[in-house]
Amino acid sequence: MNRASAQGTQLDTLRDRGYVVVPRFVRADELVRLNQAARLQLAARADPIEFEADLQYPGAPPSRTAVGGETVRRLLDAYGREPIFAARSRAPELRAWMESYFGESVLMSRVHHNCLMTKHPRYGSLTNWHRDIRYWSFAQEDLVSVWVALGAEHIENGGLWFVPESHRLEFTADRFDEARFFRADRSDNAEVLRSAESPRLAPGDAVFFHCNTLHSAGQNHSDHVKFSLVHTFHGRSNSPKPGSRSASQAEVALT
Ligand SMILES: O=C(O)CCC(=O)C(=O)O
Repeated sequence: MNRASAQGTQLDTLRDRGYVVVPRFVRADELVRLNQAARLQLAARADPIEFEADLQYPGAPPSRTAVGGETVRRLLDAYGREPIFAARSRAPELRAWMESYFGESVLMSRVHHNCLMTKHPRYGSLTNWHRDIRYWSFAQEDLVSVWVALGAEHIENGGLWFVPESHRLEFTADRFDEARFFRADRSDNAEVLRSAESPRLAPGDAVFFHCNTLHSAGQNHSDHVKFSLVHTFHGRSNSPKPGSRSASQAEVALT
């Protein structure tokens, strides 16, 4: 299959299923440089950083002063902190992919995601079921994130889980808790979650997912930190709501 028809199939899969894995999205030489930069960035611990203790998701240390309390969850503003991360978010093949999906030119938000996600053994938390739209305020609920696995990702080291086709389901507000996590304790929600799947990602694979796709991730039971680079895009005709957090930082136009 040539590149154009492979991309067409991937776009159809994203539209139908709410997520799609694109194998070997990042070339091996770039992946080596991304991994080197990721490890240097984690060692340097330069701001802005989100700590596991800040969010208090299940498994996180109770405070920054507790044992494991300095465990990093996200190295924020990947775009601003490291040129190779910025270059990855503006890569021509990624731009082409997103433009084909949205049917117009695209922008990248710097407000949420735009980060290097780290998931640490022992103190890394699990993330309960949610839709990423909880992070955003946009005119249309139509944003797509791309999650690049810098190493292997699977159930044992806290890989992502997705509910296929959940981006098209309509739920009343009471199906979610006050933090907008999908309530797994409800029998109707549990039925939805029965079809969840966790794709294994090889280093350099990318998973594209819609902002309304239900997803979650477990804890890291391996001995190694898991690194993933995550950015979110939307079409030019879709705008952050004025005054919202989504509108609080200038976006990056992919040109
Ligand atoms: O790696 C994780 O714990 C999941 C992260 C996630 O789903 C998110 O940031 O929206």
